[in-house]
Amino acid sequence: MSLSELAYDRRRLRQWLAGDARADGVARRDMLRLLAAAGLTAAAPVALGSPAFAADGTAAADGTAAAGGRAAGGASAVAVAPGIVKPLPEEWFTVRGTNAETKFAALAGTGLHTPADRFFVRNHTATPVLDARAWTLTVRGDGLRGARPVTFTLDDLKRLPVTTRTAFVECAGNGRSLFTTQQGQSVTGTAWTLGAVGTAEWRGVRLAEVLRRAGLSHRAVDVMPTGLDAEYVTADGTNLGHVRRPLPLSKALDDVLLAYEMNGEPLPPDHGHPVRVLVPSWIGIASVKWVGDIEVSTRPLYSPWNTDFYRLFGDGQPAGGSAPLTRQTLKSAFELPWDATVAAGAEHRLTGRSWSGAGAVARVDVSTDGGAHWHRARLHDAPRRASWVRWSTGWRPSAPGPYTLLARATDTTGRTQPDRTAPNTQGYLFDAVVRHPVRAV
Ligand SMILES: Nc1nc2c(c(=O)[nH]1)N[C@H]1C(S)=C(S)[C@@H](COP(=O)(O)O)O[C@H]1N2
Ligand SMILES: [Mo]
Repeated sequence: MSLSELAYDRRRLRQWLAGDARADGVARRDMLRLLAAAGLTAAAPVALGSPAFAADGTAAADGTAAAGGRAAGGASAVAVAPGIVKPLPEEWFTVRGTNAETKFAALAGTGLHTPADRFFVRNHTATPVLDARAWTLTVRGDGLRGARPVTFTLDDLKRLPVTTRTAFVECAGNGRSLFTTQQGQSVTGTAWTLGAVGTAEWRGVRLAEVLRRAGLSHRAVDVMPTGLDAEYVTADGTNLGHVRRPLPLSKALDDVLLAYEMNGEPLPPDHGHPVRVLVPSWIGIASVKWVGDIEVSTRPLYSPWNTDFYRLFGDGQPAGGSAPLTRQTLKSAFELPWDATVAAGAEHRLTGRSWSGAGAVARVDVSTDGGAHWHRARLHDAPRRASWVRWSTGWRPSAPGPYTLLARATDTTGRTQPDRTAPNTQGYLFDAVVRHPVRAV
């Protein structure tokens, strides 16, 4: 029996909670996550009964865990990540601790928008299954004109003007493992390859509209959304509280959404049901899922997610770290497995995607010979800010043997992917051209 089947088997869960069963060797800690994921605990906004639970070494924040993944559930074709609700078929996902990385090859043919069932999941703890009818958003703080918090239900939000945006969500640590495999550097955090990114059509209300209705003061400078998922405890046992990260008001009033739909459907549990923040072009942590509370402040706000994490630390960085990270960088990926085999002497169509947090992707160049020669790929989408472009190019590997494929994007700010990314200890914002090995046979 897999962990997820077990989680949905209420009778056995009750026995296990009563101490009658060991639940097939599932650790209680894992079970608590599954309970949260399956929505089997009390209907409180935070689904877990306990205020917090410990994360194991692979489940830490982007900046704290040792690189490495863990797939529970044995050799079945559907992997289980503790705390992720949706199925994670092995042809689509690589499970890394509490997270699931999308395999880029699984995006071939999917269109501009990533289907929700293939979209990567980055969970600090576990997906809480929240009741949309009971959900409320509280907006509070000294950055509001009135002294009292203002509360919105989902219906309240849906009555406000609707905005739809196509935008990627990408983890700041996406590509992190390339610091090690391509540049020989050791960094901490989830060892993503390139699949901690997805693009969706998000629909909701502008955060600006909600702040205005809540009575935004002209003295406000920062807003801090907080998630309703369980408090996050680091591998060394420090409770950092609920996932929360401040946003400057300038960004909050610009293009940020409180999204309740993804690709035309209500947000799925793993992606923030019923409402998430969507911060276009910025690192994923800004897009707080399961938002329940937004503080509006007349002073700058801080949380571990803009002080200890999501800054650049290390040699060549300012003492105490860089400023908090905001926009994503520039990347490209082929829709091919690593070490893919292709037929020698045959005509192939190589496909991939490129995206930038700074502007639209203006051009993509591809090399099939390790970077000796380059040619321009054909773009299949009109370049758009905060989105990615699909591209393709033909290739005929003349002889059997190993080949190295490279794709190099240039965005509308004129920036081109470099050959190397200056390292930082937590492995954020990898943007170097990736050397993708394939073999012609
Ligand atoms: N409440 C909450 N929001 C969160 C997180 C989280 O663990 N809890 N993870 C963040 C991180 S680090 C990323 S990269 C994105 C991932 O969004 P996704 O899981 O929908 O792909 O959500 C962000 N929002
Ligand atoms: Mo992230």
